[in-house]
Amino acid sequence: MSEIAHRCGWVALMGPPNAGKSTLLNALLGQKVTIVTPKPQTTRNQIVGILTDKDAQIIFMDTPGVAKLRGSLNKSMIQAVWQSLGQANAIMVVLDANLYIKHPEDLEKDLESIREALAEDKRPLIIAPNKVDLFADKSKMLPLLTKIGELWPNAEIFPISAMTHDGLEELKVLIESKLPEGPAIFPDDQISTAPLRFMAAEIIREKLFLHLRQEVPYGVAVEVENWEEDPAKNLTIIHALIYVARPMYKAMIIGKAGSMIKEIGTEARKDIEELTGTRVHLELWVKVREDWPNDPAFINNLNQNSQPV
Ligand SMILES: Nc1nc2c(ncn2[C@@H]2O[C@H](COP(=O)(O)OP(=O)(O)OP(=O)(O)O)[C@@H](O)[C@H]2O)c(=O)[nH]1
Ligand SMILES: [Mg+2]
Repeated sequence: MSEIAHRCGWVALMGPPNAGKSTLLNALLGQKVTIVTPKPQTTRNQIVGILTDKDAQIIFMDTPGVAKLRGSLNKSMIQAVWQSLGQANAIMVVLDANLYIKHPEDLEKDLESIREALAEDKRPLIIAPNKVDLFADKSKMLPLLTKIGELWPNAEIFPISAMTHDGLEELKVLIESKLPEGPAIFPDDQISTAPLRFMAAEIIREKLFLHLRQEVPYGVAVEVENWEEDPAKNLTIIHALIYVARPMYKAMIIGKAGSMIKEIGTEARKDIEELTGTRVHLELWVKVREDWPNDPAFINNLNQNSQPV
């Protein structure tokens, strides 16, 4: 009787901003490890999500969307992408199929830097045109699939909907088949390597992204300053700092008579309670840190928070 070999490996989730990389990761894990918003450039760090099956462990690396933008923050985001690519045993490129059906001329340009980086790469490559739920007539996708096939002759192309989970079970089997043989690296109950404090800060940032408009979300960063657990009361007390790049953002976040920050705090608290499995007391402070997205030392400091402890 032949036994199925156990497989384990790292998979980089890459692609343009807003493609649905983070949505896909959460959907595959059946749990939220990485934040999702309708705004591009939501993910700012490498976020590890671990999927453990009977015969395989897939270690996904969610990454920031690849775009040509300036400033220290964007530089650090792009570094997270290339670093993840360096670590990967297999690569998954996610793209918004609906967008490129409407604007086929943008596909090559938007994916140029990824294609260049993968030009001589021999690792398994899966390309997942995502958001197929947005069009009923699937034949609309054919020119896009042909174009992707021309640009990446070595890729396996696998259309999905991360939102409706269409194709995800089959995608998981396909990814597992691409991994090297080997034992699991992480315990089977571990879902991420990100510290809880970082995940809580991310949840707060998600709520800020959802409530703020225009350029404001891009001038916002969150850091958990203090985290205390009171097991007797089943309570976690969290103090978090919201850094803003311009003084005017502070008033926007606080809102009329504090209404905005109260709403953001309530929404974030509920999600953090789910994360910790405790009641949460969340205190938020807004602090002006002039032009922080162009301050490499500040960003470097923030990035440390995402690292496993
Ligand atoms: N209709 C539809 N929307 C989707 C799907 N997947 C993701 N979205 C939406 O697309 C938007 C962006 O999703 P994210 O998962 O944050 O995308 P991302 O690629 O991680 O984006 P960045 O982190 O900014 O690079 C959100 O509004 C999602 O709800 C899908 O399969 N169908
Ligand atoms: Mg993301």
